[in-house]
Amino acid sequence: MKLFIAGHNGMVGGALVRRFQAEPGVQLVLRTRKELDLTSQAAVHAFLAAEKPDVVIMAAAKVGGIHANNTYPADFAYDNLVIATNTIHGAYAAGVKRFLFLGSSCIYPKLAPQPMPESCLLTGPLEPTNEAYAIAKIAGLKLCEYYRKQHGVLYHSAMPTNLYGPGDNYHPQNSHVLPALIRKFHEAKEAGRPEVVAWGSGSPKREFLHVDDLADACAFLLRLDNPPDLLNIGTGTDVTIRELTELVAEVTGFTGRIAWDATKPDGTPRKLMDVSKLAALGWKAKTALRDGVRLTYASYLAELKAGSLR
Ligand code: GFB
Repeated sequence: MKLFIAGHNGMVGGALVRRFQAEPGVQLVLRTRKELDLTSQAAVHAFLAAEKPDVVIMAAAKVGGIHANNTYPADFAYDNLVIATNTIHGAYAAGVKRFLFLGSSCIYPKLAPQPMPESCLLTGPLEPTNEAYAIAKIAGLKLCEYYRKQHGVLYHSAMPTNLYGPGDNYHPQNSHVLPALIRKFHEAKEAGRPEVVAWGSGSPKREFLHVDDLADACAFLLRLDNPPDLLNIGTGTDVTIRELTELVAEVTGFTGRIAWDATKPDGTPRKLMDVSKLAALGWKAKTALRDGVRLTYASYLAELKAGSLR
């Protein structure tokens, strides 16, 4: 199987490379951002026509945490829409038989029933802080569904919950909560600072999936002959942001105070995936949050030492 992983230098793409490198019979096709600009329709179509992969996994995206999503909605909508249309149509035109599109749990309505089943898609207004990203991801997953319906190609989607793991983005403002907290607590401990400021009220709940578990779920999905158009991928359990901060403080060894900056947004109150469909098919996540945070802190320290932090 010739497999093109779009976005292999990102956190998700990196985990997919680790997972599929170990899979017998898989030939990986990889291109850096410099080698292939996924926002260029001509470049993407020419590349796919020349390479003719059997399978594409779409792990390239413009991603970020609540602040970045809220501040740069035009970039989040445009980049993600254009990457999705270029790769999905380009794959179809090149005769690619199978396409796995990855999105995010923010595609579901802000006040969706909890846990959120796949069937609650497009049943209510989106969370405003990430509406732009969600609209682009909904367009991508719907495109896959339409190409499958109209052209009979096996294009399907998986929506992971909030992800974390090695190779994450640790930008102080633009990152997601888990890498942001790892960095804040580590730097405060190193500098001997008595206080770390976390955002919002601490009361929202989030579900966190280790990215290696996501990669394993993708390998599982690609083995299904007739996967559903859309499948949630998560752990099925969530924690409050306050509980998460306490866990990250403990793992990083920070013993000072935690203050809350109420001027920062909370975002959606809760977004727990209903993972019953995936469980019924036979897959479940393996990494417990505490173990995953320990592993991620270790990789943060290694990346920091190597000067490769993003
Ligand atoms: O991970 P996060 O940035 O994004 O924030 P979302 C999750 C929660 O953690 C929010 C709080 O309630 C934040 O206010 N939080 C506390 C912090 N301290 C911090 C901090 O230092 N940094 C950050 N970033 N948050 C994103 C979406 O939503 O999740 C994306 O914007 C995508 O579109 C992604 O869906 C998975 O979970 O709210």
